[in-house]
Order: sequence, then structure tokens, then C-alpha cells
Amino acid sequence: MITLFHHPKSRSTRFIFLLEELEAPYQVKLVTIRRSDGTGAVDPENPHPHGKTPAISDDGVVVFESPAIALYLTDRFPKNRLGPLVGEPQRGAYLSWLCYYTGVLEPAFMSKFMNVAVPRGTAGWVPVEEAMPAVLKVLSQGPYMLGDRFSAADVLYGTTFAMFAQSPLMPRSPVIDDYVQRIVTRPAFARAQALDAGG
Ligand SMILES: N[C@@H](CCC(=O)N[C@@H](CS)C(=O)NCC(=O)O)C(=O)O
Repeated sequence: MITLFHHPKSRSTRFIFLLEELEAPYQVKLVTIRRSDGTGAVDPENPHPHGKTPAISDDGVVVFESPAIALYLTDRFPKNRLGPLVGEPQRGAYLSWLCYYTGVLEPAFMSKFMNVAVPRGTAGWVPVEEAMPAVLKVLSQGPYMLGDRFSAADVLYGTTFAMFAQSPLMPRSPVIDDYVQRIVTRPAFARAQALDAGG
């Protein structure tokens, strides 16, 4: 049984979405986190080393960081084919885009948000103006990050783009708008929104 350490309206909400897509047996453990307004606190029950969400425990096997959790879950529950397995040709693209999400795309948006220039040749990421065209190129051939196949990578990218659709940080694009629609109209996404508060 998977336990998802979750805080409502945080990066762990998308893992309710993924667990619903996977039809995996899971329970949600609500935890507190430190909020940007200074409220909240690390929850001693949360196994994430910094008390962040998401984290999961699979009967005591702890996994933290979104790409690792996505990969672990799609390997662990392969029935609905939400992640290419070792030996499948799309495995390479799957691993690459999962890691790109937290290694490049999130830092790119955070740099822009903080108005910090990305040091060329030093930072491991690139500016948003360079990262988004790479993602748009993939989605233009789409409809998903792995072409025809919806995967856990879309759970990360689709929910992020849905959340930031109206943000000035997010470049406007009909490709992104259509992609977000494809993701947020999935029944599992609606179930995750309803379950988000622990209901
Ligand atoms: N790199 C982590 C980021 C997780 C993260 O920052 N989660 C936020 C909630 S959206 C959090 O727990 N913040 C509380 C804190 O920073 O202490 C991942 O992708 O899983």
C-alpha cells in the first residue's frame, strides 16, 4: 500500500492524480509544511528530508522528489502503461523529460520569478525563453510529452502549465492551452481535485 504524504494545493496534489490514473492502492496522509507566508511547520511524520510534499512510502520504502516518485510509481504499477518500462524505446525520453522538469524547467521559472539572470556555462538550467521552446517543440508534435502516449511526465508538465496558465511568467501559446485542456479534462484529474483536501 502506498502512503502519499500530502498537503492540499501543493506539488503532492498531482500525485493523487497519478495514483488515480494508475488505479494503485493508496492512502493519503495529510501533513503540514512550511508556507511562503511564514506559517506552517515541518511535520515530523513526513519522511521527506526537508519536510516538503510530495513524499511516498511503499510499505516503508520511502521515495521523495517528484520525478523519482513518478518513475517509482509507474514502474511499480505498470498495468495502465503510464510510463515506458526498461527496454521500451520511449524509456529514454521518459527519463529525460521527468528529470528536465525539476532539473531545468522549474529552476528556469524560478530564476525568472526572482529576476535572476541564469549564468551561461555555470547553471545546470537555461532561461525560460530557451526552455519553453524546447518543450513546445515536443508538444507541437504531441499530443503528449511522449508523442501519442499519455504518461506521468504529462502529470508533471500538464498540471504545472494548468496552474501557471494566467501567470505573466508563462509564455502564451495555443499549443500549451490545448495541452492543458487535454490534461485537465481527464476524469482522474477531476477526482484528484475533489480528493485534494483529504476527502
Ligand atoms: N523538488 C521538490 C519540491 C517539493 C516542494 O517544494 N514542495 C513544496 C510544496 S508545493 C513544499 O513542500 N514546501 C515546503 C517547504 O519548502 O518547506 C519536488 O519536486 O518534489
